[in-house]
Amino acid sequence: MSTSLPGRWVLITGASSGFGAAGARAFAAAGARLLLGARRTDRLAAVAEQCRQAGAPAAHAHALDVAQTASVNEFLAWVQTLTPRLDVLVNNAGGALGLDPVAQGKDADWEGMLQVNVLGVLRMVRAALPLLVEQPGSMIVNVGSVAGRAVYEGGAAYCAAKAGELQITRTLRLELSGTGVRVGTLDPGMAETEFSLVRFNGDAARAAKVYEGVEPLTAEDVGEAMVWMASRPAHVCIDELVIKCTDQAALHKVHRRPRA
Ligand code: NDP
Ligand code: 8X3
Repeated sequence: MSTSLPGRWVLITGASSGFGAAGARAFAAAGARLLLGARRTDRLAAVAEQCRQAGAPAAHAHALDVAQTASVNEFLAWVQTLTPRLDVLVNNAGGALGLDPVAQGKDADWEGMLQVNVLGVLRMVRAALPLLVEQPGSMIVNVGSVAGRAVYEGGAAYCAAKAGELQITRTLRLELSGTGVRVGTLDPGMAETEFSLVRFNGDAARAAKVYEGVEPLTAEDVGEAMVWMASRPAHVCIDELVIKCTDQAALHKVHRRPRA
């Protein structure tokens, strides 16, 4: 039997845009209660409102910076003012900064990527785990990437970060054995969100070029996959799910249509 989602408490990091926001709306449509975190609180509030309109019995938003242990701990303290238990934790906050080869790499970019994509996941799991254990069918979904499984020029730090996320997920799978808490990685390929805009520091033309001639994944495709993973029967754990658009046969092999 599927794990039913109505009334379940779902915490999503990086819920102010892209996959996190779409996942929040998809869980809301399934009747879940949402706890949303990110740094842009105005955007978060709008997503919370969309969740209520989509059918969530509750949708709460609070500032969260997963790069700061104090912020993560403060966020979990806030969560506990609303609920003593969590059913689903989606560690989605993350992204890439720059596309420089290692020779031109910037400390701030490297440190930023490792802080959010790697240490952010560790911090969130450590803080949220006490609320997840003993909940039948509870699940941690970590958002990784095809970049954690293959590499590309200019991607050293981001690929390393997402490979780190993959290994954290695999380690947790062992450490949580017997607790009933499921853990899996959701690894998308190219998807048109704010990802490339952030990577290229707001350069919209450069970001748009990434998706030129391609029909990429949408945020909704990935949000639905989050819900699917979390709603499998409690005895089923989706350990690793890779999802790519049909045009992306492999990380470097992307079918692009010529401009009309
Ligand atoms: P977006 O840029 O649209 O979303 C990223 C989200 O992460 C935002 O909500 C942002 O919120 C949040 N975030 C970033 N840094 C922090 C932080 N320090 N603390 C809390 N939240 C943070 O991109 P996507 O939706 O595409 O990215 C979501 C995840 O998917 C990321 O982990 C990304 O690496 C991964 N991914 C993306 C792919 C793609 O092609 N789009 C493919 C594979 C994986 P705010 O700025 O408000 O804090
Ligand atoms: C995002 C996918 O290929 O741009 O994780 O790194 S890629």
